[in-house]
Amino acid sequence: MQNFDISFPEFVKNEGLKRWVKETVALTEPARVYFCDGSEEEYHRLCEEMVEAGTLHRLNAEKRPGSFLARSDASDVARVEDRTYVCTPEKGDAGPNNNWMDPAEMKKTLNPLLKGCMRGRTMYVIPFSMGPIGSPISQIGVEISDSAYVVVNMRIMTRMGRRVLDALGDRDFVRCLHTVGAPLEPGQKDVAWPCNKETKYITHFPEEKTIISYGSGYGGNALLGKKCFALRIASWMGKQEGWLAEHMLILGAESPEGKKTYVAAAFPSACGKTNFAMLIPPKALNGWKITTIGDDIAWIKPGKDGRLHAINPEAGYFGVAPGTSLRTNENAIRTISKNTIFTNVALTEDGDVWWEGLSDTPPERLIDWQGHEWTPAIAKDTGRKAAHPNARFTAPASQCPSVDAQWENPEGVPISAFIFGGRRGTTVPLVVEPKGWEHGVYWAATIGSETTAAAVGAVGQVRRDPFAMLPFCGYHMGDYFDHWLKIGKGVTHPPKIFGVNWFRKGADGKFMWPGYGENMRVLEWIIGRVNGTAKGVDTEIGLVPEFGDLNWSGLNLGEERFRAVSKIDREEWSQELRLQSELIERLRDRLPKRFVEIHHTLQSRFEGPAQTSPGARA
Ligand code: O2Y
Ligand code: MN
Repeated sequence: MQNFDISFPEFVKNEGLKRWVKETVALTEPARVYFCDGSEEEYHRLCEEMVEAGTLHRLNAEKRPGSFLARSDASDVARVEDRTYVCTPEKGDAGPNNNWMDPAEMKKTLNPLLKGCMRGRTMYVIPFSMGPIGSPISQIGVEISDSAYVVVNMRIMTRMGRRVLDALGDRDFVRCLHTVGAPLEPGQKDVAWPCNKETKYITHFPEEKTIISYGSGYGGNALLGKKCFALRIASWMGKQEGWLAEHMLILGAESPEGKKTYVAAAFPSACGKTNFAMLIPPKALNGWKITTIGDDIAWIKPGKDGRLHAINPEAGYFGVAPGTSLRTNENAIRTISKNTIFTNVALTEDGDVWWEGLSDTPPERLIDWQGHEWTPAIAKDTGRKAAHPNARFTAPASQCPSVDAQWENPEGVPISAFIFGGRRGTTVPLVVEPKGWEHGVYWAATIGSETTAAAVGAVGQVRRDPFAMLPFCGYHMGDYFDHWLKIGKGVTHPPKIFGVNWFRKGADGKFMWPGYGENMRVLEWIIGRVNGTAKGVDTEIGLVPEFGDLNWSGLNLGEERFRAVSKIDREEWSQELRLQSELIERLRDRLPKRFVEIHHTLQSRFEGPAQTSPGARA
């Protein structure tokens, strides 16, 4: 037990916080306690300390001012879904979509691990606001962590520091306890990336609004404002209080006539949400402009005007680096030109960063994400990547050239459309508008997607990922679907719902749709549907555009390819609906009855004669 008096700075007045800090010090036994004020001076000081400790490498100040590279332990590179738990008193409330343990049992497991876990380390107290400070949609949390890397990332990703405690006053807050689970014995030298290679727990106690994360220093496992709070705990809070916490980007689309429409879109992890949020439309589309509110998470509340209003609870981007380039996302590349923390990318000889996809030709010599020499020849021989596939950048949203003027509006922005997509090589057409709110919610609930490197586990298998929330919904998915049905019915102007798939492949195994900026053509059609100007044709699964309903200026895709990318194949859909039955069965105990009805309706449509009738235009 470390013996010291905690001296609380004058800005720490909240009695609940003081009590929790004292209890946590007694349990975790840190060498010292530091209360983060969120100042720039503090940020630079901590970065400098981490440079000295070998955790951060300062990048070339001329090429990448104010930026750093961190290399994680090779065992600590992604979210760990099999170690992630939702601990509700009733197992049924967590649902089959979550790992569950009784809260008391989980604490019995965690307490021996937490006892003395911060020995030899500094305990940082990090007050943060998810959402603009003072917004009626925002929420406040405090993270206690023994990682300075977490502090500096949280300063980019959230509004952080003393101003948050000023806004909090005496109110309660979400408790987020994080430890890398690697105490230091007296005299023991620290490693560059401390973590616990054997034991990891990412645990959520929704009824206590508490998160305890043990053993990992990486991303969503450690920056607890993000997936743990802003999605798992917040989705549970939203269910209680009548709002939504979603795995969605939010963008504004300004038409050539200057009309702004806001849409929110959900795609499973690493399916291009950041690229879509920062899309640059092709010039031939006559002056459409996209602005960015957020790239990963949306908090959405019914407004007095009968519409749903959304904020981005985050203040930065924790985006996937590999694949990001001037061609795929120029706005992201410009956002990360300075003041950025890179994790697990490669280092160039002149002190800059590189990753697969940044340029067509790799540099001749690099230091890879694990600190080893890397050359294209070594890569050819060994298959080793220069950057880890889940390598990330942490950058302030304010640096994004496309950031929307309203991105910090405390009232949020009104949402006109929800878009749901997955990564599907077959079956799912380029775009569809399911008929009405209930069919739209069913569509979102049954999204399937091929898995990526964003989470530990097999890559490339189709898994059902309802609303792209499977790893993030803090309660039973069946209750979540019901909540969505109710939210839509509770507002006079619910957004329209659409499904998209940018990833359909041809017989040659290549993507048929060019994606990236060209997705604007689909978005233009969606906005046309919202405004009642775009046409389409009815099919068994909803309304889809015909070739002539999309704007093709500047792109010679060809009608045949459009038909292929939009095809609704009866065989594939019969099979798809059979696969959807598995989800229905898994959630049956709490599935809204309406879902089973819609499922049967769709099945019967594919059993009867084809419904696609080019004459039936809407
Ligand atoms: O948190 C991580 O370690 C990687 S996963 C991630 C990071 C940023 C945004 N989204 C995700 C995700 O898995 O959806
Ligand atoms: Mn995400």
